[in-house]
This record gives sequence, C-alpha cells and structure tokens, in this order.
Amino acid sequence: MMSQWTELEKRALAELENCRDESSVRAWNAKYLGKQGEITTALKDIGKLPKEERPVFGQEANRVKQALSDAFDARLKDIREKEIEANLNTDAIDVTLPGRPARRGRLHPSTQTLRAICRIFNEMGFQIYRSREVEDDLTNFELLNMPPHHPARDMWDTFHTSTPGVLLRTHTSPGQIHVMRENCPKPIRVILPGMCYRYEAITTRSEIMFHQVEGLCIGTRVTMTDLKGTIIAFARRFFGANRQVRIRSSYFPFTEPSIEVDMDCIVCSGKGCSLCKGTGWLEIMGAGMVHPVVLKNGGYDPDRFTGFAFGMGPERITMLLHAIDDIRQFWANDLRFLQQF
Ligand code: FA5
Repeated sequence: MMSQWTELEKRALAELENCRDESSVRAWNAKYLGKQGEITTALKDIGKLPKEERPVFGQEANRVKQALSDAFDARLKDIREKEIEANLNTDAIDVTLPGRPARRGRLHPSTQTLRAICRIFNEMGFQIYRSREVEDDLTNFELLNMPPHHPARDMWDTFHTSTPGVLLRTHTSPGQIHVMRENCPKPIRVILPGMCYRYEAITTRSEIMFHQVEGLCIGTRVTMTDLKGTIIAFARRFFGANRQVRIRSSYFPFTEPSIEVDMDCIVCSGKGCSLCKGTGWLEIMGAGMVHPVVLKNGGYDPDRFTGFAFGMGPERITMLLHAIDDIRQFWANDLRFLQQF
C-alpha cells in the first residue's frame, strides 16, 4: 500500500513540474486534490482493507495529501512571481520619465480685476454690498430719476422677464436705492460689484452681460472734492502712481452734476496711440453727485445729506490693463485666452 501512495506522489510531483502557468496548476490541483481527485477517490478504498492496515494507509494518505497541497501552493507562488518578473521586464516602467503635472486652475481675469478693485476700496473704508441682478423697472429706472418715457432710458435697453416690470438690471445703480433704504439715515460708504445686462449689439467693446462696480458715499459733508480724491487715489493704486486723471462734464439722470472720468493712456502716457485712438486719454468711469431726487427716494433728506456715486466697468478696465482688443474673449471660455492671466 505504501508503494501506491509513493507512486502517486512521485507521478503527481513530476506532472506539477511540467505545469507552466496558473491554469494548468489549478487543473493539476483538481485532478489530484479536488473533490473527485485521485487522492479522494483512493481514500474511499480504506474500507476494503483489513483493519490493521487502515491506520498506516490513512497516515500515508494524509502525508501525501499534505505534501501535494504544499507543492501546489509553492508552485502557484513560483509561477505568479515569474509572471510578475516577466511583466516587469516586458512592460518596463521608465521611472526617469517626467510626471504629468497637475493642471492648476486660475481666476478669471474679470474676477482678478474685481478683487483688486474691492481690495483698494476696502482699504479706503468702503464696504462691499451685493445687490440683486433681477430688478424691477421702478428701482432700475424710476427711483433713479428716470420716469417712464424718459429719453435716457434709451441708453439702457434690457432683457425683460415675462412678468411685467421685472427685468435684468442694466447697471449696478439700482443697488444705490437698496443700500440707502437699508441704512438711512446713517452715513454710507459702499461699493457694489456685480453683473449687468443690456440688450445691445455685441461689439469689440460691448457685451450683453458685463460687470460693473458701483460706488456710493453719503454723508452730511460729502463734496465733489471727495469724489475727485477718491477716484484719483483709486486710479493711482490700480494703474500706477503717476497716472493723470481728467474729468469731463457729462449727463446721468441720477447724478447732478455728472462727470466722466478719463485717465492718461497707459500705453502711450498721453502722447496718442491706437489704444486711446490718438486722444491720449482712456475713459474709466461715469460718476457724479447723487441727485436730490435719488437721495429722497433712498430716504435721505437732500437738504442735510449729500453724496457721490460712480460706476465703472471691470471688463473695460481689464482690457486697458492687458491691452485686450476684444471684449467677447471674456465669456468665450477659450483656455488659450484665459491661461494668459
Ligand atoms: C452707467 O451704467 C451708470 N450707472 C454709471 C454711473 C454710476 C454714473 C453712478 C454715475 C453715477 P454707463 O452706461 O456709462 O453708465 O456704464 C458704466 C460703465 O459700464 C462703462 O464705462 C463701461 O465700462 C461699462 N459698460 C457699459 N456698457 C457696457 C457693455 N455693453 N459692455 C461692457 N462694459 C460696459
């Protein structure tokens, strides 16, 4: 009986030696050690043996079973290691290759400009106030001294919603009314950054959506000199210490007097170039002293309070700063453009 087991062991081990991959090793395992394998089958014969031979038969069967099982584990491990090694040799990884850099995002140029503007005005004591983009006709026009049919409304055509009188704001100025009504009769010093919408032809300088930053300062002794000083301080902080500022008279229904502010051209310093169209000056904002009607609509007594307001366009300012020649680039989502800032 010993020889039957020894013979089986020898045969099985020799066969295992010839198994070259995992699937043949597993087939071998099924053949010998599986439920219907040779060892299991041979063990069934134990009952046919004389009683005294059974223990030896059993012991020998277990020894061979264990030996084959150990050999199976060792062979499988060996084959797997060889496979890994072969893979490493054929699919070698070149650890000296440079890695793929993680692409870093960046802030949109308008966001960068908005943040820079906010920072400068914050340092001058202006708080930031956010006002709604969906407005009513009353606040966007009427309370700003533009009753229905006022000719100035023609400058600010907008998108109307299906609800009569509800529209997308054409400028950040309606925010003035909200701030005044919330704070009256306290003095005010705020800026209101945000998106505005206009129904107008898109050109290289005009978009149908664009940011504005409104400024509003109200107190009992606020004068035009304060407006001028604030604008000059801002222009020099934002564009450079030697900037010259020029003030022209203008017209807005909600300010009196109204002005427009130009800065000497950042490219030619006033000599005249293509950016400033030969004038030497670049327009940076509209401004003025808050109209008494607007003060009253905000709750302030125009006999006691005065104020100044201004409104600038960060996209146009960013265009000046980086000599960008087409405003449509801002919302075109072209990474080749955006990655330059
Ligand atoms: C106004 O909107 C006034 N509310 C500004 C103001 C506020 C005056 C407070 C007085 C007191 P205006 O329409 O000029 O004014 O627009 C102001 C700025 O918004 C412009 O100088 C420009 O920089 C920007 N802007 C206007 N229209 C567009 C447009 N279509 N695309 C991009 N920027 C624009």
